[in-house]
This record gives sequence, structure tokens and C-alpha cells, in this order.
Amino acid sequence: MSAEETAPAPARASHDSDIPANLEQFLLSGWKAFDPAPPPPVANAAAFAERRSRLGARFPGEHLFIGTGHEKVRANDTHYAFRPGSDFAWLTGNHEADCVLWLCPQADGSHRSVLFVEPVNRTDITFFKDRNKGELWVGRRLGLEHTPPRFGVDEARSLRELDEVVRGLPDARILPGIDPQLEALRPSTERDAELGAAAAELRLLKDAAELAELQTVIDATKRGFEDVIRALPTATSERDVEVIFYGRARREGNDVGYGTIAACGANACILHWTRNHAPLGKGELLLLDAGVEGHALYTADITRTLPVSGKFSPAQREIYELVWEAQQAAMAMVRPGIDFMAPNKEAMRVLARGLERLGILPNAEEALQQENQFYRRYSLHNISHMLGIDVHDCAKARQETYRYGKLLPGMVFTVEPGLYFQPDDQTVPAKYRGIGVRIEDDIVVTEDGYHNLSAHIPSEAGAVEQWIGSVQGAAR
Ligand SMILES: [Mn+2]
Repeated sequence: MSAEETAPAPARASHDSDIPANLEQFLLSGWKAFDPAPPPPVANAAAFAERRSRLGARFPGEHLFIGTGHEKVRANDTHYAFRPGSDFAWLTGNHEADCVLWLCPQADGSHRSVLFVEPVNRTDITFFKDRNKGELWVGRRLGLEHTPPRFGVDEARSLRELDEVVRGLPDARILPGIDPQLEALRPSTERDAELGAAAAELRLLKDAAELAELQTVIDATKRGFEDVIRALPTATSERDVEVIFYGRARREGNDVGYGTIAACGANACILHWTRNHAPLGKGELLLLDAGVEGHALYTADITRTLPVSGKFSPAQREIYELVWEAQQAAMAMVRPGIDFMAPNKEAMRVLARGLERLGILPNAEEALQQENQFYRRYSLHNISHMLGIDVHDCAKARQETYRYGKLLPGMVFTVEPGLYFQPDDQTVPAKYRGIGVRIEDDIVVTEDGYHNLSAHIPSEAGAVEQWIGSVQGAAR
């Protein structure tokens, strides 16, 4: 991250007028007292408290600081929409910029929760002057008084006190990689990285509140896909698709969880195609990889590959059915205790054998050998990543608990095989060139298998055609 990205935008802009002293006096008087009624507790307050105590229990007797990060400058004095740090949001439910959670050790081995927050500022001229922090610019805050009842923490303190507190605790652990101002107070250490890994590993297992949030956003994502399907007969570009899905994400949630991939025709062969500026061709496939991010910041991550016309061509259908077969085979083996990578291996076996059947790979068994892995020219990526409050969740978990770990009940991850035939790939029969297909569902490991949270979004080829027909029929 460059210094430019983290530097705060100026509190006043070049087009702001000066404030005469008399106006300042006038502005500081005549306000009603702040609403004395405490706000209602954040939804799932008990789950947040439980997460804090589980993280604290990993570090008895230690001071832990978890920041949420700062607004980032987009250009000059404008910011990107603030997205809270995922660990901080997971521990508190608080979505304000700049805040820091302090887990302060107690004699009994537990931790007190202290939230450093921006105070309310009606009595301080910054409420009028400061375009980044002023309540007249950005809206009212809970401040010190109303933060504890809202978030169930033991205490709220002003961010002005933070630096001094942290400097007085040289052995504290500071969550790395999220709050440059906090981390600048002293050099980062291996002990800080252990805190990051511990939070990520606790987040591997979703609690009931998280599973409910994930189901909510997956359901909203289904509606977003149906909005797109409804518009397909009149939509003219990938950009239309992106915007239609975004509308659903903003109406029902907070945002999209990642840049929508709306890839038509050969653009589907580019894994992270987010330029989305190409026209929609009637006979082509639309690969839509998109997810609604809900108010609690959990995101869906769903891919469907839809025939723009409503019907797959024979060549499109051959490839689609092979990817679907690989996905079904991978999901079918999911249960607690198997290797995280086992479904991936299974999917690749199915894909390689299918590629041999289609005359693309001369010999599947040879292609599958460890020293060859030739199928990867067409499959390009592994089929799973953890999913939660981040689209690529738990990224700081150690390899032995994630990539080389075993599946456990409560883990949520994607199953998303794909096949991508670049338009200029001479190893591929001409009829398949420019076809890209990915099918992605979000599943949770249960005590005896798995549950597909997105099973209600059709994926089998015939079911997809029927779905398109019925959604568009209903629209007429
Ligand atoms: Mn994904």
C-alpha cells in the first residue's frame, strides 16, 4: 500500500470558505442534548462477545489490538466507500472507520473489551469544519456514551487516547495489515502475525449467526441473478449486467462482495474479467460471477454460466455438462475429515477424462500425472476457497489448517470448477474455442456431509434453460 493511498484527505478543501469568529460562536450554541436513550444492541451481540472471548482465550494475559483501518483516498479529497476490516467487524459488528478494539487482559484470564472510537463533536467546531470527521458532513455517531450498549463492549474510549495507551504496552500484539497508523506506533513482529493467523483460523468455523448471514446474501444473490436473466432479452452489454446486479446488491445489502465478473463469449476465458465493457452476443454464453455483500458484510460468491439466448448450443452444452459433472463429483465427496484439496483432485480427474473424451487431451491419465498436470491449461484454477465475511476468507490461516488441512463441520467454501478455451488455442477443436464455463456454489460442511447453501439456484444445463424461460416468461 503506498503512502498516497493511506494519507488522509484534507479536513478542508480549497473551495471551503473561512469561518468568522462570530459564526463559530453561533454554530457552537443552541443544540439539543444528545438523545439520552441508549441505542438497541447490534444484531447477534452475543455471538460477537463469544468471538472476542475465543480470540482472547488464545492469548491469555496478553494485550491485543485489532484495528478496522481508515478511509482510502480515491482522488484528491474524495474517498472510496469505507469497508471495515474483516477481523474487526467479525469481533465487534461496528462499521465505523478508524476504530480500534483493545482486548485488555484481566486477572481471571479473560479480557475486557475496549473500543476506541471517534467522540461525538457537536460541541467542537470540527463538526462543521472537518469534511472527514464532522458530523454535519458524514452523519451522527454513537460516540463514547452509546458505543458500549450498542456493541456490548465493556468500555469506549476516545481515539485521541489510543497512541498513548499502545505506546505504554510494548509487548501488546497488533493485528497486522489493516491499520497503518496503529502499526506505525512500533515495528511489526512475528507475534503480530500469530494474532492475524489466530483470528483467521477461528473464522474458519462459522457460527449460527454467520451461517444465517451467508444464507441471506446467497438468497439475495439468487434474486440478483434473476434480475439479470429478466433483462437479458433487452440488455446490450456486460455493463448492463453488472449494473443490474449491483442494483440488487445495494438495495438488499451493503455492496457487491467483489467486482462483478460479467463476461460474455471469449471474455469468460479471462478469469477476473471485470472491465465488463463488451456487447452481449445473442448466441454466446454469459459467465456471471457475482455476490451480494450483506449489511453484516458476509458475501455470497456464485457463478452461473447462462446462454444469452436461453438455450445452449450443442458445443456449449458439451462443455457445460462436463464442468457440471466435475462440480457434482467434487461436492459429493465433501464430509468432515477429508482433505480440503480432495474435492479439487476429484474435479480435476473428471475434467481430464472429459477433455480426453472431447479430443482435447490425448491421454487423461498422462495429463493427470503430478509432473504433467496438462489439464490445467484449460481448468486454470483450483475449485475451492473459504467464504465468509471476506470472499477469499481466512486468508491468513496457516497452510496446515486450511490448504493442507482437513474439512470440519462449520467450514463454508466454494466449489467452482471451470473450463476455459482461449480463442487462440490451437490445441482445442475450433468449435470449442472461445467457450468459458464456470459453475460455482457455496457449501457448508455438516456433521455427516455438506449442505449446498445455493442449491436453489439452478445449475444443471436443462434446469438452467428452464429457469431462464420461467423467469423471462414471468416477466412478460
Ligand atoms: Mn469464488
